[in-house]
Formats: sequence, structure tokens, C-alpha cells
Amino acid sequence: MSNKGKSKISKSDFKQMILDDYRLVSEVRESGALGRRDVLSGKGTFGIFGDGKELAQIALAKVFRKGDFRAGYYRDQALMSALGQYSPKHMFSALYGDPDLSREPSSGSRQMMNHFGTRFLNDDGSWRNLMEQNNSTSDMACLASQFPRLVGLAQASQVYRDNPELAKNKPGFTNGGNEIAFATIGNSSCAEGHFWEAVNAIGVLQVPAIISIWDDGYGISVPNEVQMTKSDVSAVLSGFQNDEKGKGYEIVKVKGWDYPSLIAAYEKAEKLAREKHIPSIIHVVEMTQPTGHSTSGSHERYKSKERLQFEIDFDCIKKFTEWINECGIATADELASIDKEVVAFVKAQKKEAWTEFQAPIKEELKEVIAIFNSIAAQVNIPEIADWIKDLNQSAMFGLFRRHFMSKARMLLGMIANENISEKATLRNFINRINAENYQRYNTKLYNTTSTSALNVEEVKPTYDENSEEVDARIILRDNFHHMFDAIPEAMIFGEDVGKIGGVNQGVEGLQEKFGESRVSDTGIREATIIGQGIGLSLRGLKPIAEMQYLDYVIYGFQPMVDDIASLHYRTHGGQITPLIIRTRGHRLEGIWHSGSPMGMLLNGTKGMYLCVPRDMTRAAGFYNTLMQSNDPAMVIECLNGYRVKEKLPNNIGEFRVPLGKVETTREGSDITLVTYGSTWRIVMDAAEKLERAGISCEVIDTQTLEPFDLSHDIVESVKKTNRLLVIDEDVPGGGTAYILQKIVEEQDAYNYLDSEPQTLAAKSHRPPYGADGDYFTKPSSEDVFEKVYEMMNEVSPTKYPSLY
Ligand SMILES: Cc1ncc(C[n+]2csc(CCOP(=O)(O)OP(=O)(O)O)c2C)c(N)n1
Repeated sequence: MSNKGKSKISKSDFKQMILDDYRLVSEVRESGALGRRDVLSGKGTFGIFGDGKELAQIALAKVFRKGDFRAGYYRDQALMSALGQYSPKHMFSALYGDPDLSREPSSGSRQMMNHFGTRFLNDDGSWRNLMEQNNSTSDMACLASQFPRLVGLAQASQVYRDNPELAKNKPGFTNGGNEIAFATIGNSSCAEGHFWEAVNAIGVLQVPAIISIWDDGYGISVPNEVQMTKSDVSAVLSGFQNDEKGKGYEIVKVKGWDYPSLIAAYEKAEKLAREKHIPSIIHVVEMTQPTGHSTSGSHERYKSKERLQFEIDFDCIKKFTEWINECGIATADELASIDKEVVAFVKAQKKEAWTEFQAPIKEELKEVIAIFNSIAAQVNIPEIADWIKDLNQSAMFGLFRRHFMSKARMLLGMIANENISEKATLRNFINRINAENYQRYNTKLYNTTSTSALNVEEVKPTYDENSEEVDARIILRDNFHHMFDAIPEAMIFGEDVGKIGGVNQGVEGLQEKFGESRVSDTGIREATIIGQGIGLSLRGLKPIAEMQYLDYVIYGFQPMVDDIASLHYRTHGGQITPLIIRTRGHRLEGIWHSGSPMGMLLNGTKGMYLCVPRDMTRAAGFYNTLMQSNDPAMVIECLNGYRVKEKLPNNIGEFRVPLGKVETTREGSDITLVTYGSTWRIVMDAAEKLERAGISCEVIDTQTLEPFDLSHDIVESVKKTNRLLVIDEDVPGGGTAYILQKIVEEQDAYNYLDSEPQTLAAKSHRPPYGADGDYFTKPSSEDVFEKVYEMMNEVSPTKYPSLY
């Protein structure tokens, strides 16, 4: 035990602290044991617990202060309990899948049990004061996925410490940059690339992170020898050890059952991180997993007899008990009486959680059985009696709404032709339960509060007779300068973004003017550039994370898909990342500089917005809109558009392009051509040529793909032209299929079409290098011309005779 601990508290307070710790670790252990049984009996479907890892987490919790942040994983039950955010009752509610947010505040059971998260947002979408609470960012089941965001969580402390003026104005987000970002990870997950990328980035940035590795020797059944060089992650990490200048990490190896050493390790790491922003890695070895990985299988299958014995002998609670006895802190009787209280307490908590979870479902069951009975009294449906018997039986062991809803819906189909008043009662019941469960399970994919980007009013770019034509990148550059002047939280970072002002000079001069802490170069590490943005945005900053080219977004796609896009949904509106991802894509030259994988982005990132501006004025307008909101979004600039001339608006920095609003850029009457991004110019060119051939095209730029045409303007055009062609440069069945589904199905355009709706996309393979590679792969003006002409040929072969 450290001197600091001893000198500050009395002997009796010290004893109480140790006994409280003992009680807490025992509660976590006991709740895991009972939870495991609940899964076996079918009350829960999957259980993963914190047993064997408790003691180190208690030590960590002692240095975790209000305002600090956690990026952890499913083993942290003792840590979350020690931070006062978790109890056995919470654990059982989560295990049962109780959707009530007051009982399962991490996610309302949208997540598996023991995936933790603190609420950062109020119900109206405004931020809570994060300096008055222990903050846990929302866990994910994907291993190591907490590491990209760790970079930004820790970096925010540095940004705030370097900018005292900014910090002063953000009291709910920082206390002078003193906050630490704590990460936890299992030993095997350290084999993931995200871990190494984040460790390197944090070391380069020298930001206050404390990384704890919970090492129990295995990743499910696979031992360290298969996971890690030398079977030892801290041995491999030793190159990151800090040097005499303090660069790098403090790296400590400590045993997971050695209470005094654990406390000392965390006290030292805290001091370094909080005072000097020096990061630490604490490799906690000799941890155990007394009941195996999860409820999915038993560890006897893969652990040797010796290892199983080790798990018993070196169990951290057993060793803690021995230490307490050896030091004479408490007697065996005192500990036994705590054990007894713990058993009774956890049992009571479990019962409460179950009763509260089942109560509303049982009420609904009573209601539906009454409806079933009254229908059975009037219509001869022999199955009803059996259903009621089964449902009543389920109610004794564990009832889910799906049990009675599947019967109720089936029954409605069976009495469709009966003329009885109970039909309406049944229908109303089904509608009500569906509506309530929509709220529980289908809401909050997007932010619908007043902080949503959809509430930002349009401000059109304005011009006067003196407005000059400039290279389009100038519009972006000048817009960023205005934005950074007006919004002190704005930051931008990425590869080549700092010193040279971006590969296309869109942020030229920005670093010189606003400094390295707001405008910075990063290493080549897309996943953690995205993660940096996630972490910074969760800490009250307004980051723009730059992916140098759209094709390399795939390296950063995992945090986009799993973290950003699902965050608001999976926390039931408790957390959000106001992060803008800036990139450039569509056609240019070469396989990895010409991609336009919109289908992939759209399918993977539901929960984010996707802006596909046709020029840099529109791109700048999207940045201005998004900066006013809390929503995460990606903006894809046209790679081939930076040197194209555009008129410089005179309200630069002020104009805002609304999300989900299409723009008709050419009016016509024969066919509606829908497109976006770089193909827009090509379609406009083709429309001009089609006009000469006597075909009048209406051209619509979708502007954003998510959200998509919120006011359904496209169908209004189809009502007029009765023909529809969607053009982009994704693979066939990618972005165009998405757009077609929106227009034909959601907007009901089917009813107004006189010709089959069609799509024109790029070829299915990657675009090859060179001007001809582009021409023979991606839609050209001639391709659009011929496709439209062919559609018109079908309408009138005499007026538009076949070309080929
Ligand atoms: C990216 C990813 N791959 C695989 C899995 C499946 N999986 C869940 S836990 C686990 C083992 C993790 O071991 P370790 O990192 O040592 O943590 P522990 O569970 O032992 O604490 C695996 C392979 C996953 N959740 N995520």
C-alpha cells in the first residue's frame, strides 16, 4: 500500500476502505455466478462477466476522477460498480434484456449485457456537464474498437490545456485539460491492428491516456503463445517505454491479484498523466477467468489441469482475502459475514430486477388473454385455449412480448372475415404494443432533437456583379478560414493537412493562422484519424477528420460503421459524435484514386449523414451546416473539381446548404435524370446534347444521399416526365439501386412511370488507370446520351431510330 494512502487516512478508515473493496469485488463475483445460472435457466440469452478481473479494476477506480473518460470493454463490471454506475441489479436487468432505460441506462438493452456507457446527453439533445460525472464512452462487442476513439479522448485534454481561453469557455467539457482517458483491453485483443495504431498515435501525440491490459492468458480458447510475439504484450511494447526526455509511455507489469502493487501502479500512472500528460500502459498479468469466457462454453475444454489449478490458487479474491488476513486488517469471521450479506443482497437485487422486468409484460399478458377469451367465446378457434395455457405457463418462468404478440397477430389473420367487435380491440392492442416497442427498439438512429442538422436553415450563397470566378479550392479555403475564426472549437487534422494545407490546398494557410493544435498533420493511420475525431467530438470539440482519399476510408471504415453510426442508436440517445469526416472521391485516375463506393458507405453507415456535393460551393455549404449541429456526417468532395472555376460567393462562411434537399439544375419534360457528385457535370453535358436531339431532360442533383430528398421533390418531376434514369459511378446495384428504391418505392414513383426506370453506373470492376481507363469504365456523356436515347427509342422508334 502506498505511503500516500496510509498517511492520509486513519486506521479505521483504511480498514473500512479495504472491507468496502472486498464487499464490492464479492458482489461482482456473486452476481456473475447467479447471472450464469440465469442463462442456463433461459431467463437471459447470453452472459459475459467480470470474474477474475475485479481487483485491478478496484485499483483503477481509485484514481478515476469526475471528468475522466473510460474507453473499455465488457470485462469492466467491477470498475463500473466502483465508479458508482453499476450494481448487481443493473447487471441482471441488462442480462434479461429489460428495455427500460431507468433500469438499463447504458442502452435500454439495445446492447448485450455488460456493455457500459454513461449518458452524455440530456433528453433534449443538449450536453450534460461531463465534468460532474464519471464518463464511460459506449462499449462495443468488436474487440479493440475502443482504441481509435481513445486517441481523441486523450488528445482533447491536450487541446484544452494548450488553449486556456477555449477551456475557460467549456466548463462542462474540461477542467483545464486535467482529464485522463482510461482504456481497458483484453490481452488477446492486443493482437488487433487498432491497438497498435492507437498506442503509436497516443505516443506520438503524448496525451494523457492510461491503458490497462487485462491479461488472463487466453482469448476464449487461444493462448498467448498464438496471440503475441514472445507471448507477452508488454515485452513487445517495450520500445514504447519513455526515454529520458519523457517521450513515450510509462510501462508497468503488475499481477492482477497483488492489491498493494496495483494501487501503487495506478497512483503513479495517474500522477504522470494528470500532471505531465505522460501516458502509461499497465499490463496486468496473472489474471484469471474462473468460469471461462462467457456462458457460451466451458473452459475445461481448452485449459490444462495445471492452468485450472492456477486459476483457483491465484484467484484475485482468494489472494485478496489472504492479504487481508496476513495484514491483520480483518478476521476470517468478519469477511465471512460480509460474504453472507453479499449473497443475500445479490439474490434480492436479482429478484427485484426480474420482477420489475416482468411486471409490465405480465400486465399486457392479462390484457391479451382477456381479448383471446372473448374472441374464443364467439368464434370457434380451438387453438386459443392451448395458447392461453402456454402463455400462462411461460409467465411463471419468463415471458417475452414476442410470445403473445405472435399469437395475437396470427389470430387477427384468422378472424379477418369475422364481424365481431373484438377484432378492433385486438387490432388496437397490436398497434399499441407495436408502437411502444418501436420506441424501445427502432428509434434514435438519428438525432431528432433541436441539435439535428435537419433543423439548420438554408442560407443561399450570394453573388454580385463583381463576384470573381476562382479555382474551386479557393472557396473551400476561404470558407475554412471564416469557419475557424467564428468557431473556436473547430479543428481539422489528417495526412498533409497541417504544414502544406492539404493535398488540394483546401486548407492552405490555416495552420499558420490557427496553430498546430487546431490544424494538424497526422500519421498515416486512417482508423485512428477517425477515432481521434470521435474522441474529440465526445469532449465538446468540433473536429473535421480528413481521409486523404475516399478509397482509403476503408481503413477507417470500422470505427465509422461500428462506433459513429451506431452510437446514438446503441446508447438510446445518450451519446453522439458531432464529427465531420472530410474526404474526396469519385473519378480521377487509377484503381485507388477513382472509387465511388456509395453503396458500401450507405449500407455501412446508417446513423450518419452522407453529403455528395457536385462542387466546392456546395461542399463548403455542407460544412457550414454541419458545424451548427451535433450530427456525424461525411462530406465527399469531387476529386476532379478543385481546379474547376466557380464563382466566389460574397457571403463566404455564412451560406448553408440544407441536408436532404435536392436541386433541379435543368428543367425538362421527357425524362428525369437523377445524379450527384462528379457525374453531375457529365449528365448536364449530355442533357445539352440530348436537347439538340429533341429530348428534353430534367436534371436533379440529389446533393445528399443520406438523408435523401426529404420533401419527395423527385417524384414531382417524374409525375411530369413519366420517365426516370439514375446515374452514378458506383458499381451497378450500388448507389443507383439505393436511389431507385427511394424514388420508386418510398416516393411511389411507380404509379407515374411510362417506361421501366433504369440505372447507369460504372462497370463492376475497379476503374483502371489513365484517360481511356476512365472512359471505358465510368459513365461518360456519350453513355448517358445513348442510354437516354435508347429509352426514348422504346417510346418512339420512328422519332428516335436505333443508333446501333
Ligand atoms: C473483432 C472481434 N473479433 C472476434 C470477436 C469474438 N470474441 C469475443 S471475445 C473474444 C476473445 C477476447 O479475448 P481477450 O481480448 O483476451 O479478452 P477477454 O475476453 O479474455 O477478457 C473473441 C475472439 C469479437 N468480439 N470481435
